[in-house]
Amino acid sequence: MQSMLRIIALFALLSTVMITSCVQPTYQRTVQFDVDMRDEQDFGFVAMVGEHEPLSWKESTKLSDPDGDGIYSVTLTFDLPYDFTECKFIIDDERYELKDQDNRRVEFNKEGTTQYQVKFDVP
Ligand SMILES: [Ca+2]
Repeated sequence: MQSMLRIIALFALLSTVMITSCVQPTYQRTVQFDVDMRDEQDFGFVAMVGEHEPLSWKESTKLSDPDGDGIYSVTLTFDLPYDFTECKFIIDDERYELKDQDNRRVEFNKEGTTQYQVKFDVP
């Protein structure tokens, strides 16, 4: 009886080790987002929401246009076991682009910084 318990305990320990070692490795992926806002008028700020940290669907992350050319940018680094993420851009935290359309799917480059250049509200 004693040895049976020991076997059960060992089995439980083994399965715990196996489950925890199955966690997928993650990769740091840096993306520079450039959004062309030149066809949009009357807005306060441009931001984005997305599936994975540092983005979220609840709290937006602002883009900026320090050189004033109408292209708004932000550079973010993701730490994920996937080779893509999903996002949408948003004006003044209320006007989502691509209404009733799929989220944007951003595929990461295997190496280096991914340049993601799009026009607001154009898939
Ligand atoms: Ca700019």
